[in-house]
Amino acid sequence: MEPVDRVGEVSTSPHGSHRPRRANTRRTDYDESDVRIRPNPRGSRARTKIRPKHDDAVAARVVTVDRGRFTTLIGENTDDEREVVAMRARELGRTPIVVGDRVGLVGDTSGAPDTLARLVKVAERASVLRRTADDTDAAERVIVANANQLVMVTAAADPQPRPRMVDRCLVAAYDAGMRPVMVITKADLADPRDFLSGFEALDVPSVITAIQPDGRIAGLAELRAVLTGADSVLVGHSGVGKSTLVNAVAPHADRTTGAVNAVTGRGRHTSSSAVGFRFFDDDGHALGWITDTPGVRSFGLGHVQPGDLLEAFPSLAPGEAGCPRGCTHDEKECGLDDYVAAGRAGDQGQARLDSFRRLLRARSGDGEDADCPSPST
Ligand SMILES: Nc1nc2c(ncn2[C@@H]2O[C@H](COP(=O)(O)OP(=O)(O)OP(=O)(O)O)[C@@H](O)[C@H]2O)c(=O)[nH]1
Ligand SMILES: [Mg+2]
Repeated sequence: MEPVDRVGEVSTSPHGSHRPRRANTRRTDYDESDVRIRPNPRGSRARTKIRPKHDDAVAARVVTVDRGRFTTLIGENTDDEREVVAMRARELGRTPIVVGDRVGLVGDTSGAPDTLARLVKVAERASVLRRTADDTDAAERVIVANANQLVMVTAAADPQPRPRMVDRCLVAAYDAGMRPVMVITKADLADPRDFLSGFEALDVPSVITAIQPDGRIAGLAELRAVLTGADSVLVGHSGVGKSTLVNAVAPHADRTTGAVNAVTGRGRHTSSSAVGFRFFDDDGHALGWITDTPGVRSFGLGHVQPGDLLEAFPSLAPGEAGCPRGCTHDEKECGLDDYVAAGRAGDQGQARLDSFRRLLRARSGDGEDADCPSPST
């Protein structure tokens, strides 16, 4: 894979994958492009507001963000691969930069200890996962960029599964154009089949996991299979076992996990920031990315339009032709009812329509999730 070529507007660098490859991850040879040339003070042209384009920026991927420092990966899966810490260039202003962002770096991109590159570009995002604004934080925040698979992690017990949270995650996934996957953890504590049956009509792939008496995780092979080839982000309430799964899939991740409070059954918000990890097969070949996130309550869904959500239901979507203008798809005149009644959406039509409407309603109101732990990001 040549990630440099996939990075939207971020340009290929002379130090990127076209260089002769070296096993050494530290760069020792420098050239002019490493030097920031200031405008000639004696030049006749006045300084303009036009910034240099940074055509020499090196493409990188943000793996975590900590107090204004961006840990990035350059030359992913090449011999030139290295982790580089960078700081945002002032010219970027307050543009949010998050885990999964593809960025361009200039300056010292050697990745040598105590060096700091300058992050000068953020490529357009293929997807965005947002956290809702809530009582503790008025701003909506981007959690992760560019993931293509949203893995909703729910515990069969401890904490109690909340169908409404899954509904809301599904809406967020469909809206962001991400493939949703359900993972039910802690099947050693309770039988998750009842809970899962509520989602049958949606055809969302699901994996059930459990910690076995020997400490290993049952269902890990199935989980790795759905993660392979994808850029996944794990979401779910605190304490459901997200970091436990990340450690199982990517043992080098070494994420801290925390016991659930025995009295309240809630997690303790052990993970406080999102971090992306690659995972590998036994031969060391990269299989995909998995991003661990802090426990969240829910996602901002206010912006999701009924028509956009309908697009995620291809068997129902053509029925929209029979709807009045501006149909909410949850009203008497909605054309989807006739469409389904005529059998045009197949045997599963009614069940799908019911699920679709349940998701529509999940966009608003708190009801069931009102007593959930609040987000810690
Ligand atoms: N019995 C049982 N316990 C599990 C299972 N998976 C995780 N746990 C336990 O659940 C607790 C919480 O796990 P974490 O992985 O820290 O949960 P998290 O979702 O990362 O939580 P936050 O970082 O707070 O969002 C830990 O004590 C885990 O050992 C499971 O399948 N079965
Ligand atoms: Mg965690």
